[in-house]
Amino acid sequence: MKRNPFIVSLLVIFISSFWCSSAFAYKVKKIKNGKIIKWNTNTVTYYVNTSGGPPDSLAAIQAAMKTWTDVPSSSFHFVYGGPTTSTVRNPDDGINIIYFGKIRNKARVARNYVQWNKESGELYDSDIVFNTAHKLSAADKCPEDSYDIQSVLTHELGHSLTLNELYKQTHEEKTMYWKENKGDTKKRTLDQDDIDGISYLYP
Ligand SMILES: [Ca+2]
Ligand SMILES: [Zn+2]
Repeated sequence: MKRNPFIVSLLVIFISSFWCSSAFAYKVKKIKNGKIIKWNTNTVTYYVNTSGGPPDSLAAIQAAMKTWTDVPSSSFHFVYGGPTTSTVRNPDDGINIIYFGKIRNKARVARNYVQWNKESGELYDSDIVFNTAHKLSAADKCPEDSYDIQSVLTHELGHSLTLNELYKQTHEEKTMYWKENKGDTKKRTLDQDDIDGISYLYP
């Protein structure tokens, strides 16, 4: 039987589009006009206030920055700018800070307040707060009753990039999976989909 080339090519398109949608398990943030929300630079600096955090917080924070910076297929760099005494986020000062404090939604372990231009999608400010209502740890081995700062921050820095949450349970192993678990350190390392995400946004 002679194959219909039209049917064959339709089949190829169908299979490849299915393959692509399942291969890209990362989500990027877009504004209404379809433009991707992202930094207009490949180097983003954070100032850190470790006051209120557990011992060795700074090392854990820097390790999380390094994880994204070290991705070979992306030119993006997170830079530690030095200490700050600020404990108040200012969404419009263009100064990115990481600090420890309270979040109105007590269930949240951390929150990243990301600001972008509503027309261009250009991201210009990101302030990240760790919720001191929870037990937080910066120890190498995270205790079962605490949240691991390095894991939580690696995830929050993913939002800075701006990768979105992944909700499917099959994405549980990925850094951008939405849920934080106590004692869990697996978000310290990136999954291939997280790597694909940063490489797509900042090649
Ligand atoms: Ca700010
Ligand atoms: Zn998240």
